[in-house]
Amino acid sequence: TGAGALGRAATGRRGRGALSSREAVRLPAPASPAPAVSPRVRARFAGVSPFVTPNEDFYRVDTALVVPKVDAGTWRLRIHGEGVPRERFHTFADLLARPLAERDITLTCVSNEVGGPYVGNARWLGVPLAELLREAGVVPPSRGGRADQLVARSVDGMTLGTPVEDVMDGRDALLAVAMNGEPLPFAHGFPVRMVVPGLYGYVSACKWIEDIELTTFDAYDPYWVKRDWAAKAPVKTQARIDTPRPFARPSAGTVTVAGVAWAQRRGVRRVEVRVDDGPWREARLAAQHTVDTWRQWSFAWRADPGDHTLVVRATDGTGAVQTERRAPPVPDGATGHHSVFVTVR
Ligand SMILES: Nc1nc2c(c(=O)[nH]1)N[C@H]1C(S)=C(S)[C@@H](COP(=O)(O)O)O[C@H]1N2
Ligand SMILES: [Mo]
Repeated sequence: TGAGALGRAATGRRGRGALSSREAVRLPAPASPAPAVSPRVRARFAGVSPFVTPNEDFYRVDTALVVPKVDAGTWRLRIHGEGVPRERFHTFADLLARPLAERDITLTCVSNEVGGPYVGNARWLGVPLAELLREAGVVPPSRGGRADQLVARSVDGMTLGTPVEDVMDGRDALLAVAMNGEPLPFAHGFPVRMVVPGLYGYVSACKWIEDIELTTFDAYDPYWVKRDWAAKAPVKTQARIDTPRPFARPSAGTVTVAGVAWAQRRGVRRVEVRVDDGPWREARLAAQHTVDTWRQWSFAWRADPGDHTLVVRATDGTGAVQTERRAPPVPDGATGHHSVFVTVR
């Protein structure tokens, strides 16, 4: 019956149930800790996104009408497909018993509009995914492997396709078990999710993962690719003004303009602000933590009374300036400059 199915989903198939299985998790110390976050990384101003996004404030994007509640005690991850000689299964306890890596990684949604809220930075703890794949016999395409797409499937039937090359190129692709020091919140994928620096969430960050299939981009289109989104989607360089808010009415004098900028895998080298039709002027940057995390910036604006438009742009670690060309989120991420209109009193 429907009630029976609901009961099963809420308590898990067997064992202590999802909620108590999460409470029972004892997170091991990371074998490879994240670098300490220098105080210079956290140049905080009133109204700016904190460097680490608290779990309760972290954006949530998924198709789940009801958040899946998975029992970690009965959960298994299957790895199989092309170039995997023998399929493998891992339990949650297996994963926790392995050497874990802790990494700070900024996650972004492809559906984020310029200046939008679907971006956050968290400290993830997890199993390096490349190691599990190598153990299963997976060879990346650059070394002759035939499978170029990793398809992750969740317990709720979502499919996400990630380039095998990206997961195995040395970046910190994780099967994450924890977020900011606690087991993954149910809404963010408990017990295990993927996180891959530099790729939008829909091509990398499978929550409630239970199956990894090695295949090719030719052979299979995952969920969003069937719905007009790009099969490959590296994160685009973006900068956002967090303060002042749109249509704010600050007093004349020095107004702090500040926000965050991100270009995962490349890092942020420069942020510039333009007021009305004036010149681009360099903002102050907080220290860069890693190329995979966003960077806070600020600009002391001597504001004269009247209506003004503030615009921001970032330059990534390769020297590429963020394009001003406006593009919508579909099919592979929005572009253009974030701007905020204010009236100085
Ligand atoms: N199972 C599942 N995983 C998913 C999704 C989903 O709909 N279902 N959405 C993806 C998208 S589009 C993004 S941007 C990230 C968002 O992760 P978050 O909700 O933890 O911020 O999860 C990804 N993983
Ligand atoms: Mo997304």
